[in-house]
Amino acid sequence: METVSTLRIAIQKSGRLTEKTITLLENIGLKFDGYKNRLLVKALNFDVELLLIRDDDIPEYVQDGICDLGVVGANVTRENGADVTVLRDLDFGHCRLSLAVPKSSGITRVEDLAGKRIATSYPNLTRRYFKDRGLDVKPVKISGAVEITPRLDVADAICDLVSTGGTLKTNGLTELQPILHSQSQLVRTNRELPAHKKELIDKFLVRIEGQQLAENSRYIMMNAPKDALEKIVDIIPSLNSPTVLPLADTNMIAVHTVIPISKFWEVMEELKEAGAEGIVMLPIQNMIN
Ligand code: PRT
Ligand code: ZN
Repeated sequence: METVSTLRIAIQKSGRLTEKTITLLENIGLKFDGYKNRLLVKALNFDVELLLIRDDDIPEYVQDGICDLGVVGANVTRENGADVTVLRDLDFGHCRLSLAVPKSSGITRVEDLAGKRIATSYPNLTRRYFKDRGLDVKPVKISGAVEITPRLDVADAICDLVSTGGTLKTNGLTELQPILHSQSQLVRTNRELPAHKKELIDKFLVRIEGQQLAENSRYIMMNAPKDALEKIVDIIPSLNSPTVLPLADTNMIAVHTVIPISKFWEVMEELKEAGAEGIVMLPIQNMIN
């Protein structure tokens, strides 16, 4: 039997994750010549192809080995229960699966939902959440516009994805409790793969790691009096030693380093106090540690 040797990645055909997934793949060096309205797209520079399908189908395609990798929300994979391995959180498509009730219902606790009808596209996750708490509810499976079901008296509460909370608010609903925090993930089939596919996957993982590290880091440069160097080195939360360069003014030096973006403001204020001036922050395209 002929075996397909091209590494196949399942991605969402058209939706919230599509553009960010393509951007991620391009950022790790894959090149595509257009993907809109196509089912199968071959990369121009790697032995890789994308299968563009509905996100709900991705976990099963990867489980069954039709695709080797997939990019899909944790919410979909968890609801589906597919046998796949999560290789990496991808830090986009963040949302939460939450229980919500009509404001007018007076319900304030999860326990008050016992015996109630809960409209959701996630009946498995919903049922399990209540079962784990010893409560029985009636999930009503709805595939779209879950938020209007309480008004139609189809359900007493809903369990739906929330990101900004705007949809709940518009529909007179209050968020009661998140039951799952989700983001996009790279998932891999548990089927045995040939060595060349494994190597390619490892290579992409290193690149994704570098990409994520770069996104969460900033290159900073500053000038400072020579005698402030020790203090400055103490403040910089970097694993690597900073670069120190001489300046035309021999009493001054320039210090360059990479810091986590989360520390930028805190560090900048301390550096200023230590005598640093002209602090410049630059984004980083990519990093290999
Ligand atoms: O056609 P296909 O089946 O592929 O797409 P889909 O319509 O099922 O999915 P899509 O494109 O809407 O979402 C894809 C994935 O994006 C989801 O599976 C989540 O992992 C992720 N994601 C992140 C979200 C949201 N945020 C989100 N806010 N998916 C859906 N929503 C919806 C939610 O269902 C609700 O209707 O947005 C509304 C709430 O948003 P806020 O901002 O008003 O709270
Ligand atoms: Zn879907």
